[in-house]
Amino acid sequence: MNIILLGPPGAGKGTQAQKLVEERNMVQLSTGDMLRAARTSGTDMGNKVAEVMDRGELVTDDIVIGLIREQLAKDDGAGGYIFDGFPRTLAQADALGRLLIDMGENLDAVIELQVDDDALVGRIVGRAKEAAAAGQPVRADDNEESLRIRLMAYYKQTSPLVGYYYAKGDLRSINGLGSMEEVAESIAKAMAGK
Ligand code: B4P
Repeated sequence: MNIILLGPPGAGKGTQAQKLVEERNMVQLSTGDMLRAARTSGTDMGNKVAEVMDRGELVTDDIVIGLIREQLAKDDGAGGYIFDGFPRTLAQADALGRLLIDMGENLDAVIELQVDDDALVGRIVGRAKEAAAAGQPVRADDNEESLRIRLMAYYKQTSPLVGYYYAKGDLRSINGLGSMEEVAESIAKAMAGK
């Protein structure tokens, strides 16, 4: 089964993707993680990626699609793929559709995690505080200013995907406001309904 986890920053896409990896042996493809790895490479591309991410904006489609294409060529995805934070634009959605066709794979469901802005701010600011208190590195985009820009990017560039996948009959919208376990249960139900 191949699924997309869609939702605003802090909706819990990464959190739920990790649960699915542990419980169902699926392969998580997180463009956020790939870009965080790219930014440490010290290359021109990595430096450009770092600047864009820290501002809270979206990295260009060609870079992100290139990273996904490379990763799909490496993983066999036997347990199915979880696209975590990808696609985030209509161009990325079109590219993913073509990649899946080339691989002879289907998209089974697009799971939208619905979380209101106040809860998102609380989670992201909370994550930054927890990391700082534990002496761990704080993500450079986990602050209120970057988050405001990340939310704007979501509503402007990513939310049109809700209508795009609804029209295809793939969209399953769930409440992302419960506990991590409650959200996981809703995702399991949405996947079972496929
Ligand atoms: P991502 O790494 O994808 O991260 P995210 O959207 O900020 O968060 P996510 O929804 O995964 O939330 P998480 O589970 O971590 O993107 C970061 C940046 O990378 C983007 O801003 C952009 O610049 C770039 N990027 C990535 N993909 C791109 C693409 N395709 N195109 C262009 N640019 C791209 O959860 C957040 C917090 O909430 C955690 O502290 C967690 O513990 C907590 N939490 C989770 N679920 C909870 C729950 N149910 N209850 C309470 N807390 C919860």
